[in-house]
Amino acid sequence: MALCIKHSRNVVNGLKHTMGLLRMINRSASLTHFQNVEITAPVAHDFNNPAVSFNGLLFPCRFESTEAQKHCDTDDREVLDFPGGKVALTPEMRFISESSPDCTPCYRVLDDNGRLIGSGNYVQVSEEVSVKIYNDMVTLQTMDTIFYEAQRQGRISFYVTTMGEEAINIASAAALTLDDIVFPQYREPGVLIWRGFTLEEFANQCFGNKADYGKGRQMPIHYGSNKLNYFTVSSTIATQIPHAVGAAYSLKMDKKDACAVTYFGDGGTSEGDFHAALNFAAVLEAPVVFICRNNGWAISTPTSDQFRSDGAVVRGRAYGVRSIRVDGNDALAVYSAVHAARKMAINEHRPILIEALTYRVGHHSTSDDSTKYRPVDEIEWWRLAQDPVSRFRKWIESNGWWSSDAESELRSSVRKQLLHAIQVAEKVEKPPVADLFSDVYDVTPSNLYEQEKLLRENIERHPQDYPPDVPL
Ligand SMILES: Cc1ncc(C[n+]2csc(CCOP(=O)(O)OP(=O)(O)O)c2C)c(N)n1
Ligand SMILES: [Mg+2]
Repeated sequence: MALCIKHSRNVVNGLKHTMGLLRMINRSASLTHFQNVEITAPVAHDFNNPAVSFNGLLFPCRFESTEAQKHCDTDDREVLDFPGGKVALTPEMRFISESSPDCTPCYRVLDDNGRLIGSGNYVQVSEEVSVKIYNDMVTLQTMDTIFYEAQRQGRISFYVTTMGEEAINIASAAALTLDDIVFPQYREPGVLIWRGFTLEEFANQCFGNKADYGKGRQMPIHYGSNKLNYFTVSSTIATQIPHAVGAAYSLKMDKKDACAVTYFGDGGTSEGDFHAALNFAAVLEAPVVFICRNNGWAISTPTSDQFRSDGAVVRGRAYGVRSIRVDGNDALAVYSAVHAARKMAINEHRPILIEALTYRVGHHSTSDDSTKYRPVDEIEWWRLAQDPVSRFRKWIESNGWWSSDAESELRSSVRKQLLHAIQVAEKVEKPPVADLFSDVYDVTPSNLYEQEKLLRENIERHPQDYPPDVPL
């Protein structure tokens, strides 16, 4: 941590101004909360009644009821019978403080070296699931490296990596079922990997060929899959959050054993859509899990310019939404928190907010150079000392579930599959020009016919300005 503070000017500013998130992550390795606590086998049913199972051991008051009336301790005091509930009256003029003296603690299961911290509460994960989590994190890491290089070689126009956020992507997906509907931002392709989206499907989308489900009409990384219950990525920040609430409400109406899950960044929490969505979800008691990837940066805007509150997690309480802060680089913590959140959301008809603390190790996108606004030492510290993939690898190795041979075999096989997928996708024909004008309207309006005619005339006049591989 000392190293981090020394090297992280921007983050330190963030600590001063806001919440000391990094301090939380690192301090949690030596949390005394976990010590001297007798905890029985960490099983899923603990989470059905979190108030009992956690019993204030880790996060006092975290799982209180969110009903408005219960927030007010009316005792024998005189009360105002307000439509929202009884409110105690007081002769004291006391403003509610803008912040609590303590930062919300960050739930962690594995320390930096992949060892279990004490005997804290977590959901046990089988060998089979753990190995799949690891395989998929490595696949995501390798896909990022190869697609990023492909963009640098000019073979695709754009790319966004997920480096540093592999655990949030994969472990959260592992804790869901395929019936849960996902509303992503753009840094969660790992959820698709977990659900079985193939490397060929990723490559088809990035190359915008005719096998792309979006028919080449979106920029790369705007994946979507009806089959896998994964809504198409929309880069317009935070628009997916209220959509998730609407979908969750319909799942509840249809009495489905499923929830909606939406991902967004720290930047997304500054959009009105985030606030409207949380409020709607609370009032409608919608089974939705909000997963905020707080990765320290929204392009070049640090969290110190994003929050004056204790990050995103405290905003849940403001809207009556149960919430938790987790170490997003700890796959077991993410898995446990999402597993518990999903159960509560569905069984108790309530939204849950998870703030996962992590770090965007890569540039924002291929259109960005993040060394212009943050110290390289800071990036390197997170890349090397806080890598979620190697932390989880240490844990599965210590269980005897992984070996160096398995590691080399996996990395070389994923690399080969990806190179093959790219070579094939690159050669597949592009969608025809006519596809630009279809699929929005049932009956094409006259202005679209007009636009298509103008485009075709323009292509005829200036063929050199149009890609030769797009069929007319
Ligand atoms: C409504 C809207 N405003 C601005 C942008 C430009 N923009 C694209 S990504 C981004 C930052 C988002 O940061 P965050 O939500 O933290 O996600 P991260 O990129 O860190 O994963 C911004 C401002 C946009 N796409 N949409
Ligand atoms: Mg961010």
